[in-house]
Amino acid sequence: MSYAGLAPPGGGATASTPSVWKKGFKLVLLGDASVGKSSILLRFLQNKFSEGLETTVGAAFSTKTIECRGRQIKFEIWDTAGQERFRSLAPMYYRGASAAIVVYDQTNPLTFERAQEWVRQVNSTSTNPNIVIALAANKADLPAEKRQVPLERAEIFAEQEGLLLLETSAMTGKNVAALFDRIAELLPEEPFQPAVRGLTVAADTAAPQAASDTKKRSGCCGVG
Ligand SMILES: Nc1nc2c(ncn2[C@@H]2O[C@H](COP(=O)(O)OP(=O)(O)OP(=O)(O)O)[C@@H](O)[C@H]2O)c(=O)[nH]1
Ligand SMILES: [Mg+2]
Repeated sequence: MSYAGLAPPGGGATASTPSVWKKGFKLVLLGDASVGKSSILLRFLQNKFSEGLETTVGAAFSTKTIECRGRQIKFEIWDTAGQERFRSLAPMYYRGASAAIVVYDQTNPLTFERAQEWVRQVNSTSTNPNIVIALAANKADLPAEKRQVPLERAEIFAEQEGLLLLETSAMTGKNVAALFDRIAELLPEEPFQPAVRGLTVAADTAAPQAASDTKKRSGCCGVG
């Protein structure tokens, strides 16, 4: 087994503490413009919500490490731009990813259609056959009469495609931590390594807009 690319946790293991290795897993956020991808990420990274987030241009990179079942999972997150003009860039970010969160806005049926397209596209073109895909039905805080995509539709689609499905609200924080915890639970022991060198070069070398590495609360997965 190779430990290339793995880093020991702060302080390292001692004779009395089990050896725990931090492993980096690439995760990509996909979905139409304004569905709340960056807001979900901000909630996850800093437990904050901001009405005034600017639309994402290209993609933004950040990291956060969580602990899950004795493992330290470092999410290496690409928050992609949902605007049409950036759509062709998305494969650079999801190719070789270990996980994808596809977000839609429950008040906008077009974004659900687009989310289904993203899921099919990722499933058919990802180089990782075991990619974990989660569908986030966002803006769950909005009143029922505004919601135009019945959750049952999303449940049927998630069942068909083998997706993790969670109703989220970046505004209230509902299920945001749970979303990442559940993904962490489903990740394999080892991060995905693209077989062909160069597949992730574009994403790995793109200039990050933002970066942070925040240690999460020490609790574990199993929320929600
Ligand atoms: N009510 C409500 N509004 C939200 C929620 N999440 C995001 N928003 C709002 O939706 C708008 C778009 O949010 P963003 O996070 O910028 O959306 P995005 O998907 O990153 O958009 P792009 O970067 O353009 O692709 C903003 O006005 C947010 O305040 C949510 O859970 N509930
Ligand atoms: Mg954004």
